[in-house]
Amino acid sequence: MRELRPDFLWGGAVAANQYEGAWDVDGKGPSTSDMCTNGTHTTPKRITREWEEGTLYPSREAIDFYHHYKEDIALFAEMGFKVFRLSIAWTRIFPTGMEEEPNEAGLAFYDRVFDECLKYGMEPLVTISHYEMPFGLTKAYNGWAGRECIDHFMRYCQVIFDRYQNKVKYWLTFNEINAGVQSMGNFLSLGILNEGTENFVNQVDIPQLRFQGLHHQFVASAKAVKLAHEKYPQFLMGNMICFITSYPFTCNPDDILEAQKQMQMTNWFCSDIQVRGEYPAYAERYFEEKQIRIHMEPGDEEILREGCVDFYTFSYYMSTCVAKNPTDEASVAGNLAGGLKNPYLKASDWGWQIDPKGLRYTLNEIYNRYNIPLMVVENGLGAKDILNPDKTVDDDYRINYLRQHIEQMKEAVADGVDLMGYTPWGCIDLVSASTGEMAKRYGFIYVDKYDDGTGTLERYRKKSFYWYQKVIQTNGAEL
Ligand code: BGP
Repeated sequence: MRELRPDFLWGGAVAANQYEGAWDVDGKGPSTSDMCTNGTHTTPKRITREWEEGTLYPSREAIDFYHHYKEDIALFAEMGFKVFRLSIAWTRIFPTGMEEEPNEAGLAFYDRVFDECLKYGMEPLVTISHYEMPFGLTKAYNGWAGRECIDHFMRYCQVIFDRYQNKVKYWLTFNEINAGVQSMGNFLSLGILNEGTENFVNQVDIPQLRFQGLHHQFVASAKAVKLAHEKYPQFLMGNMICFITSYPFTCNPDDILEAQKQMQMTNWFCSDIQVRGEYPAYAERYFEEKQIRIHMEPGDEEILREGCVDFYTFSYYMSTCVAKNPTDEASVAGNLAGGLKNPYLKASDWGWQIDPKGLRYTLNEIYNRYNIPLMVVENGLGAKDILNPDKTVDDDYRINYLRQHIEQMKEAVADGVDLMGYTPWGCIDLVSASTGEMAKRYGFIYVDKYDDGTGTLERYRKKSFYWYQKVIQTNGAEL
């Protein structure tokens, strides 16, 4: 029976806008995430067009990794990380997105970060754009709705590829690119801010614009992959999908078809393009029914074909159920999409349904569709932690969640899936992407920082820290 690779990439994942802070330091420009206020599970984050005096913008300080990177990377190394998934803040390199020349201070910061990782033998895995872009591009073009973003993005890629070619081997183009299939993705992943949008959850949505924006991201992603393949053959280029496995609620064929439809457009659509190099057949009917017309420039189809990724990565937190007529069933929350309650599963405090076996199922489904190496680059439990008086945190619930998911990953590998690695989300506590809260913690490392912006920013090892250290030491044998 197959086992985890001996060089399995154990590590953790974060995103610049959720942990770096230092939002205006050393020439950094405002990004889309810097314009979001904090929210809660029940009160949506607001998106402001101008900076409001006295309002809390959680990304702006976050956990201040910018000034704590040495300490934090040393802690990751202590756990034994082989890989560290992080993103580059585009606005550190090009403050408005439109400059001709990059900001040297921003480039130098990531040199320091990568050098620190490499010092410990930890491979950086870099997301080029993780849920943020220069707010300047939102103002100039309404984000990715404007085709101009492709060129600005390519200038950014060219600069970072060139600069870090000897330090970074693993790259992901867009985090959870399929966020753009949902209306929440407008501002979150496409930087589109339509007139009338005030909060993060109920955004004014123009599907035509959103899917055109997504097309621009597909072209940009393929161009970046193509550039890497031509100029930097040592790079491995990946995509990144938010995978929310959708089960039919019953065995009624209507529910089966409904679930298939949801799986296609929510989970498969973007990666079918990024892995196979062309729009899938089922999208045609979807676009026709929604009266969406994708405008393609000459050469776009060729670029998509030439820019197929080398490996497939995804986030996995939960699964959901789908019915044709979801009248009576209680609905549940979720990261990009909610759905119906699965009576066999329990949910987290934030309502995300916990489904470790769904991860095995999903790994099999993806691998058998694409046959390229996979990596789980996000997974984890957002929970309220209690810091004990002696500065420890007994997060057995988190250990259980992760243990069960790793068990299922191992099953999937035994099933034949080629799995490269695992980077649980928020390896150090950070700002929640959906709510802006600090209270929703994922980390192995507790950060003394709270929803109201207070806190000493001290770091403390949780119980899960020592547990994960052992998991890595034994290559997943001891869970
Ligand atoms: C994914 C995002 C991350 C992250 C995670 C957890 O969708 O890629 O950025 O934050 O979900 O979500 P949340 O922070 O909302 O709990």
